[in-house]
Amino acid sequence: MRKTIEDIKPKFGRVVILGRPNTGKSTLLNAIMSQKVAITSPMAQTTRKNSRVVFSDERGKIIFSDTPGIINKVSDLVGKRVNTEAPKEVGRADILLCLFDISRPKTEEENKVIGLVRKSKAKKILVYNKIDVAIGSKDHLAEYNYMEEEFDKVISVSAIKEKNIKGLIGLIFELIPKKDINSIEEDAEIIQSKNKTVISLNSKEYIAEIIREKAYLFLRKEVPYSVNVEVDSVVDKRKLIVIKARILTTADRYKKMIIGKNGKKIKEIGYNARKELELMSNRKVFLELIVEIDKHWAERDIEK
Ligand SMILES: Nc1nc2c(ncn2[C@@H]2O[C@H](COP(=O)(O)OP(=O)(O)OP(=O)(O)O)[C@@H](O)[C@H]2O)c(=O)[nH]1
Ligand SMILES: [Mg+2]
Repeated sequence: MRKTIEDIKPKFGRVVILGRPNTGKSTLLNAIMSQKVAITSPMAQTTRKNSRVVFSDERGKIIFSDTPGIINKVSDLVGKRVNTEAPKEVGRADILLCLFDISRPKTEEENKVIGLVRKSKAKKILVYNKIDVAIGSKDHLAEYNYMEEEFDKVISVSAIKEKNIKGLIGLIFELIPKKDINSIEEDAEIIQSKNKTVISLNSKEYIAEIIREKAYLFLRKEVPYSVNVEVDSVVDKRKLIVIKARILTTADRYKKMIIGKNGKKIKEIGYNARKELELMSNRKVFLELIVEIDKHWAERDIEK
């Protein structure tokens, strides 16, 4: 059979990843993109803002949005702001990827996510994640699978082990429409970088995210929520990139914990952030990292 123009036309669509915190949304996006585009951690609401990247191959282009996990009850300022992010993104989706962590029991938080999914007219894919740890008697599949009939497709993956990711991308291409590629222009805020990945965060924001991820990794439970990172300058000095950044926190006791005994913690955070930035940029990096008390960073964050 001869191919028509419609057959040749590449597919184009927007996919929004939804799920409660910690289900592995950002890990899944990194697996799809085969590189780190979003930070991850076991802490809830590691992702604080929606971010978009473009996946592209011979089949077409997909704009993926990673969203922060929706929390059921929030009392703090940051949590409240973060909770408004995912609902804002749902309206622009051609497809919703709804992620469930089947290694954990279902809670009220999943119901919030499902509520959001139900309101949308987009196509829907249910993704069971963490099948590497949740197998057989250890999974909570039975608590989730009654929802399957509300979805167009269902798939099980392991984002961290990159299992079934190609299968998932295949399902997405089956569902996305053949739109005019020119409509991608409305996403012009997305910046094209050298290595084909397209990230909506500018580099200062991205560097701040990497530092925040390392802070989450090395700090005790309650501290990360008090933390924000601001990058003041990134100077390219040919042989090395000099970055000046500040970790902001809300109280002196947190500041002490972030610095650690003899500066051990802040050194660990800085060392690991620097190593990762060097790997990513293939350059030497000098990272000047200080800790400051700033009780009002959360309020400023909300105004943005
Ligand atoms: N075992 C296992 N762990 C995973 C998998 N995917 C993600 N994780 C882990 O789950 C934790 C949360 O992952 P994230 O990708 O940060 O989760 P998220 O859904 O983006 O979370 P928020 O940004 O807080 O909403 C991290 O410790 C990941 O390493 C998986 O497939 N298997
Ligand atoms: Mg995330």
